Amino acid sequence: MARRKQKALIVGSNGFVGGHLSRELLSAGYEVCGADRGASVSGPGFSSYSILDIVDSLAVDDLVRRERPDYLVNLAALSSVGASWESPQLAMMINVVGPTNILEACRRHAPECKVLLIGSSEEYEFSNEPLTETSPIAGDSPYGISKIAQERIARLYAVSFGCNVLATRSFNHTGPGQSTAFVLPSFCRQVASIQNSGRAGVIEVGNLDVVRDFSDVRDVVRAYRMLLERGRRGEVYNVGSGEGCSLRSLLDTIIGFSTQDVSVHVDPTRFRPTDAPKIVANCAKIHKELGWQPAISIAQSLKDMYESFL
Ligand code: A2R
Repeated sequence: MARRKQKALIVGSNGFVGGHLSRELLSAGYEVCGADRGASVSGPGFSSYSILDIVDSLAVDDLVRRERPDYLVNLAALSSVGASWESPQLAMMINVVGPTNILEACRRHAPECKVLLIGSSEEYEFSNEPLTETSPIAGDSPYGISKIAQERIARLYAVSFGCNVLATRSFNHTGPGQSTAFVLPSFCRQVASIQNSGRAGVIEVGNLDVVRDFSDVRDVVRAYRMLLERGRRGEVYNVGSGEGCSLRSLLDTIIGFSTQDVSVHVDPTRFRPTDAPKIVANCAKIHKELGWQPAISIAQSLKDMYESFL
């Protein structure tokens, strides 16, 4: 008799990472169910799709009771640091109350379900050294604080209720399909539109001196699949490239794709209230435990994104 496919529920399935994770899990042979607050996006091949607000505890309870998934990944979030400064209350509602609702629903209806929650490098205290999972935590934005709270709740559910939950601290990731509200797609779109215009042009940027650790989203979702399959209960894993790049050097790479003259205008109103000069991961834990390594260079990722705007 054919073995039943393992069922994975992706909450926040319509977002940037959701599309890539759906493809990753489907091609690895999972049955995939989607849930998000918007109408279903075409394409992914979900076995079911539910419109869901994760802040609504009854709706989350009902979904998990109906689906009883083997795996659940929560990608639903107020996902931008900038937006969390505009609306800290919303960041707490979606990023803290939402995952609490998910864990509570799993505890009641799917106690064997393995749950992966997505945290962030924004949880760490600023440091010029590569950050390991034992580096100090601070949370210098509403977004960072919301992700620290999510992780603490995950640990509580793992320790106190025996839930099979683990969390990432994901560093910056980018790639085709990311909103131009984020920095690298914004650069790519602006440079591509100068290229499309056939004339020289100016691009508007914020603080180019910050150094960040960027991975391609396709590598990141592979890490998420491997964490679902082999990550350890109650643990936290950095997911990043381990390499720091200044936004200036990444912008230079993108400008190099264009044959037009591109000038850069630095707009101080685009600077954030707090911005760590450098955030770089040490990913020895996930390399050692899962054998995960990034495979797509940031230059390739930028090229794919730039070409998607031509
Ligand atoms: O904001 P929308 O309407 O685009 O919908 C987003 C959805 N979402 C929600 N779904 C259900 N209930 C909610 N209360 C709720 N609030 C937001 O989650 C969107 O479709 C999805 C998140 O997708 P993105 O904003 O594109 O985030 P991304 O880059 O896929 O990040 C996935 C995870 C998040 O935990 C981030 O904080 C982390 O990776 O970096």
